[in-house]
Formats: sequence, C-alpha cells, structure tokens
Amino acid sequence: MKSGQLAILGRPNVGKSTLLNALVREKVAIVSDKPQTTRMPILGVGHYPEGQLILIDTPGLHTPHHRLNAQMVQSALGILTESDVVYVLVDGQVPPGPGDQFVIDQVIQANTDRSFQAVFLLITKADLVAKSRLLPLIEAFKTRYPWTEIVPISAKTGVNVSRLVELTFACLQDSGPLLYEEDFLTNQSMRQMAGEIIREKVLASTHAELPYAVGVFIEQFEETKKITNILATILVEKDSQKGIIIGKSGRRLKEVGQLAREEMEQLFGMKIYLEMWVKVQAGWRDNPRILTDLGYGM
Ligand SMILES: Nc1nc2c(ncn2[C@@H]2O[C@H](COP(=O)(O)OP(=O)(O)O)[C@@H](O)[C@H]2O)c(=O)[nH]1
Ligand SMILES: [Mg+2]
Repeated sequence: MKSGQLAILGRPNVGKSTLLNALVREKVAIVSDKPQTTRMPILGVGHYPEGQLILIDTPGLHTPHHRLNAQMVQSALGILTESDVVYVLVDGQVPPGPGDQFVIDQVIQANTDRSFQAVFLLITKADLVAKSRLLPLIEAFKTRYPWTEIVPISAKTGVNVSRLVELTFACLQDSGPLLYEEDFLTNQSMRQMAGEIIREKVLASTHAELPYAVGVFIEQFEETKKITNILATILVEKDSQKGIIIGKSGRRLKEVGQLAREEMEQLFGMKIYLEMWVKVQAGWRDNPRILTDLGYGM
C-alpha cells in the first residue's frame, strides 16, 4: 500500500478546503466565499484502493496584519516543509498575480532544504473557466516551477479529481502498514468541528469585513444519552459587529444556530441543543491567551 503526506497550499480562497473535502469524500473542512476561512492546518485522510492520502489543508498564504494571521501563515509554511508532495492551487478565474508567485517562491525555498517527491500545480474552479482561457494560464505558470504535472480541476463538479488521485499515487512510495484506520477521516475533535461549523454559518450569512473578526469558542460540549448540549460564544471585535450577527430581533443568530445545529446533528449523528452568545472582545486576534483558548495556539 502507498501513502504520503500532501500539503494543500495557495492564496486565500482558491479552493483548498473544497479540494480537501473532495479528496476525503466527506466534509471535514469548512468552506466559504470569504478569504481566510481556514485558520489552522486540518488533517484529512483519503482512503483509496491504492493506499492513503494524508492531506493537510492549510490557511491561505497572505501578508499578515494580525498575530492570528501571522500564526496562520507560519503554520502553513511549517506544513509545507514537512510534506512529501505539494499541491499548489491557483484560481483558474484569475490571472497569475503576486500572491501566486509568493506561494511558488515558498515552495522553491522549501525544496532547496529537502526535495519533494512531487509538486503539482492545480488550476482550480475549472468548471467556471473556458477552455480557451485555460491554455494561456497553463503557459503562464509552466516556466515558474518544474511542476510534476499541471492539472486543471474542479473540486465542485469532480472534473479531474480522480485523475489527480491517480497521478498522486503514481508519485508515492510503498509505505508498508498504513498509518490510519479506515474510518479515520480527520484529526479535529467534535468540539472543534462544532466551532468551525458555527463559524462557517456566520461567514455565509454576513458580508465584508466581519468574517475576519469572528471567533467561535465552545464553552461546553456535554453528551448525555438523550441529547448533546453545546454552549458556544461567538467573539467579535466591535459592538456594531455584534449587532450584525444577532440581526433584527435576533433573527440572524437564530438562523445561524439552526443551520449549524442541523449540520452537526447530521455529521455527529446525535440530537443537539445549541445555545450561542455573542461577545465583544476588542483586539482578540492579537491576544495570545485568547488565540490559545480558541485553539489557534502554536
Ligand atoms: N465553481 C467552483 N467553486 C469552487 C471550487 N472550489 C472552491 N470553490 C468556491 O470557492 C470559494 C473558496 O473555497 P475554499 O475551499 O473555502 O477556499 P480556500 O480558502 O482556498 O480553502 C468557496 O465559495 C467555494 O465554494 C470549484 O471547483 N468550482
Ligand atoms: Mg480553506
């Protein structure tokens, strides 16, 4: 059987977490149309007849302006250096930019210290890109790195996903006994996933600046025979943000709670009672103690 550790790398919002979920074939990472949704590396295991893909979804590489963001970028670069294979993702809808080049430069640098078994360039969201625009894009990226392979993919529609799996296993070595049991899909605890699901629903229901300012802390996660009680605090940085999340007569928070509860019930296979509070905590993204409490500690 084959296995290897794969780093999923790229600018924010290119589709890293969506690809992770497609390869694990289960939703293990939250996804949103806002950048910087993924804040910590997430391990997902893809079980295939050929062996195991040990995938690590990383926070998008960007210029950090907060301690939280600096930790996010640092953690992504740490994962890069310890992986066997790298997937560099670029958004097929967008021309190559400095953000993509920054990612490529990190791979070049890491590859001088230890050489990767393979580095793939994946052009994402291929379902949204005309074929006539794909070719020039491939040409533009071709000379920037000695890619093992350039593959346009759509994690959403599945285009080329199984081809990518095939190409990846072709680069991996026999590893002897596999590291993870068949039913192991992610390293996140139910408590962590509950927090992430709430954050995803908040991100989906709000716009602009707000998403960056949101942190979810699970105060209580108590399983009883009948029901699991979850108490969550949603942290924001300003009073105005609190108002937005709560919404008119508490409507938005209620909606977020309902969507989050339904998804948790389905994922965890248990009945859930979810209680949520919104709390203003100025500057939490630069507060090391709060970052640790939220699970973003290094
Ligand atoms: N149409 C389309 N949208 C995608 C695809 N992959 C990701 N997206 C969307 O792009 C946005 C960012 O995805 P996400 O996986 O969170 O990106 P990340 O920040 O790189 O992890 C979300 O709105 C996704 O639904 C794809 O293959 N096709
Ligand atoms: Mg992500």
